Amino acid sequence: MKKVFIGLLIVLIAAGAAFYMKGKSSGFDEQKATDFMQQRFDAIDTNSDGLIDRAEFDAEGEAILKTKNFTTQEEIEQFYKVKEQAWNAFDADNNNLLSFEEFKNRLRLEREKRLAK
Ligand SMILES: [Ca+2]
Ligand SMILES: [Ca+2]
Repeated sequence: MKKVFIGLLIVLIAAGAAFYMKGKSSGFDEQKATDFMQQRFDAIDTNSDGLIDRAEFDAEGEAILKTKNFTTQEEIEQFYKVKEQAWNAFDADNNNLLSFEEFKNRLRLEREKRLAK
């Protein structure tokens, strides 16, 4: 069951992260990846104040949830649990807001972890 959520952050950043996580494969471009993350960040930051607040993060979570074909209550509960963990993982300074730096740094960290495997 937990396997559904390989890489807890991927769930939340979907396409942008998948691109970024590709890592060492040929054609990986650091600048392009950063631009892509910026786009993802801006898309989630719906009021464009340069920070992702909890409501914006939750809205993104709901949008992602809709794209998953979860059929059981357990899967849905697991999704929310992972979403909570992801929020805490992103919000490094615990101020209940995500800056682009936090967003980017966390993705970078996750990518390095994956590449180290
Ligand atoms: Ca915002
Ligand atoms: Ca923060």
